Amino acid sequence: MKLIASLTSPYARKVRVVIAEKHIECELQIDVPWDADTHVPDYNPLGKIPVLVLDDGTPLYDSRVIVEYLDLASPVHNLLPKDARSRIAVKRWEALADGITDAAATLHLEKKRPESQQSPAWITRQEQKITRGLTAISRDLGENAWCMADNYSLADIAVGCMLGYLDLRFSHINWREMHPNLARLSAKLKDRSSFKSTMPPAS
Ligand SMILES: N[C@@H](CCC(=O)N[C@@H](CS)C(=O)NCC(=O)O)C(=O)O
Repeated sequence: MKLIASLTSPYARKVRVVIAEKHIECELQIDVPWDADTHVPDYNPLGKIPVLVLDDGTPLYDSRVIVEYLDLASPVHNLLPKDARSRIAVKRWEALADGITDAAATLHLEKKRPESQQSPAWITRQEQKITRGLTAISRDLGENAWCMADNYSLADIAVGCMLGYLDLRFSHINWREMHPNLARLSAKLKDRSSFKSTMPPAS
C-alpha cells in the first residue's frame, strides 16, 4: 500500500495520523498536486491528495473514504465505533472539522491571488465558516476529555489536524484564547507520537 500525500496537507495528515495510530505499514509517496510535474491526476481524476493506492493498484480517495477503509482493514486501535449512532457522531465531527479546513484552504488560496483579484465577500464567507465552526466544536467538546467524551477517536484526529492547519496558515487567528478547551485538546494531541511524527514543516 502507498499513500500519495504532501507534508502540509491537513487531509493527508489525518490519514497519516490514522496510519501511525493503527501501526499500519504504508509507503509514503510525496507529491504536491500544485506542482507542474505532479502525478496525482493519474491516480485521482480530481487531482487531489491524499490518495491511498492499494496493493492491487486500486486508488482510494478522499481522506474520509481512506480513513474508514483503514479502520475497517485493521483491528488495531479502532478509531470509529461499530455502533451506528456513535459512528455517525464521529463522522459528523469529522465533517465539521474537514469543513473548517475546506474554508481555511479556500481562504489561503484566495489570499495568494493578487489583491486586486481577491473578493472581500468571498473572504468574509470563508472566515465566517471558520468562526462558526470553531464555536460549534468548542461548544460540543465542553469539558469532555475527547470529542466522544472518554473515547479517543477519529473525531479528535480530524479536529487536531484542522487546528494544526490553522496554526500553519493563519497563526494570527487566536483560537486558543477564544476557545481554551480547544487549546487543551490540541496540547494533548500534540503529545501523541502520531501527531509529533506528522507535524507539517513550517511554511
Ligand atoms: N475532501 C478532500 C480534500 C482534499 C484536498 O482538497 N486536498 C488538497 C491538498 S490539501 C488538494 O489536493 N488540492 C489540489 C486541488 O484542489 O487541485 C479530502 O478529504 O481528501
